[in-house]
Amino acid sequence: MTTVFDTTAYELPHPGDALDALCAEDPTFVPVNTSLLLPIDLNIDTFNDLVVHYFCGPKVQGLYLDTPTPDAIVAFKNNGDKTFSIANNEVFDAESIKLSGSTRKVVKADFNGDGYSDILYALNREDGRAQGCDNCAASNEAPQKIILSDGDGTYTVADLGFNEWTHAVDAVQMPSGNYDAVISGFRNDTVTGFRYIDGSMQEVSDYANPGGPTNRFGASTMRFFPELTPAAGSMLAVSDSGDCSIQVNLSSFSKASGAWSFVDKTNFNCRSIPNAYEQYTNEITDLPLVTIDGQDYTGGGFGNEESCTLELTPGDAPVAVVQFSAQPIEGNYVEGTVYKQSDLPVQNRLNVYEVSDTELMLKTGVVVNEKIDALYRIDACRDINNDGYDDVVLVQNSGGGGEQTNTRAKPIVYLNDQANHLVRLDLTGIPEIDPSEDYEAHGFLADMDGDGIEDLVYFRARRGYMSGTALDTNQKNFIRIYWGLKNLQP
Ligand SMILES: [Ca+2]
Ligand SMILES: [Ca+2]
Ligand SMILES: [Ca+2]
Ligand SMILES: [Ca+2]
Repeated sequence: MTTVFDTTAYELPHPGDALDALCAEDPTFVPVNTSLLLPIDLNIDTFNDLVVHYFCGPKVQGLYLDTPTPDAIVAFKNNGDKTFSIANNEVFDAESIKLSGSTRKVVKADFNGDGYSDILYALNREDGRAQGCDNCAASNEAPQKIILSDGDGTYTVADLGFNEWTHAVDAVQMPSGNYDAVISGFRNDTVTGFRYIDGSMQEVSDYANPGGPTNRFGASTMRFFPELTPAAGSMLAVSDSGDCSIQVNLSSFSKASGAWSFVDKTNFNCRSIPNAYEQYTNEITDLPLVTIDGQDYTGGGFGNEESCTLELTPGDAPVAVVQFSAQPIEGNYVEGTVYKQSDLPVQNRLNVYEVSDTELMLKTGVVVNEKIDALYRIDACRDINNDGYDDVVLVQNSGGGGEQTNTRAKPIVYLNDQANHLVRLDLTGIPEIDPSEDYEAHGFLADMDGDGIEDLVYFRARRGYMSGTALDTNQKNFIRIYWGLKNLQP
């Protein structure tokens, strides 16, 4: 593995005041989050550029705030010679670009049909402000926006005209070849769809009434399948089901009837055991419980948070890969036992589902040597080593809450073994961030120099806490690329 990547890294230019002055409220105590890094070829010159979203956390966690989240977008243009330049003026015709929110997920697709990829973020104000009081949930809503290409390599931020606490966005391929933008959050009764009509994104009702347990697509994660039949558009979708407090059920939807409608949902036996759960606060409450593939889980995680689709074998029907986060009960639930939330570990796992017009089925035994004790989000579900078979890359994150963290984390890579398994790759020997250097540096894979080989990108996810409430005094926010020299092999 030592010869797969260059041993020295290229470091992207520092955005200067766009970053250093971003959290001007109190630069000493307000952390800058490097939220999402999106490789995207903005000017269609075959070289991936990089669009990065930064936002600030509040000085004190859990305060009621109704002001916008301070944030910034920085576009790094690929010069085609393994260097990048900050290009906000060139791309956005402005030095400073803001969305007025924090970002949870991102999808790129050509929404306006001009051949250039556009950008849709899941926008909210879940930046560490209060959620648990009257009106606090409303303060997590952000104005929803989309970044559309102008057809010449420049881009414009367009307001979509409504507010939401959004966790899930997706692009839905239409028979025309264009994509609808679909936005799902925790505050509105339905998901909201937009289509590019007569020169602007206009709201459509196609996604508002699919039926099912909650008569909506879920709010935590939502994934529309790629087009399977030419010119048919996307015909299948999955989302978190929203009808179980642990949120690990999944619902599936089909457009076979001509309109999006609910098809099936998992049956993980969602139930609640009275007075069997001691929370962090020592309060005894009911124990929420589900059973997945013979294993009992309770809450304490994030439920279904992330999803993607991939083909386990080229040409086969795509499967859905869904991250779920919950607390397993070792040996399963025993009647009469009171379980302590703080005693149970949180696991993050991937569930794989077969999805059709008629049913939704858990497919077990796909992920081999799974890493279950890391926090992560799904970064890529595509062929990352050029053998024709889709693989999975997870980017680790360190959670929130202000705890001391020191996570110089490699990506988690599952390579397809060409026999319907995704096998965790031993990454011993790949470049790592030096322990002397930085906290909360996380890695992912993308081809950033256009040679077809995935490169290793590390970024500093957050200016972290060294201890207690003392922030790391190093304000530098690095993004580094170790160029790939050859394809990853099992
Ligand atoms: Ca480019
Ligand atoms: Ca476009
Ligand atoms: Ca592969
Ligand atoms: Ca490369």
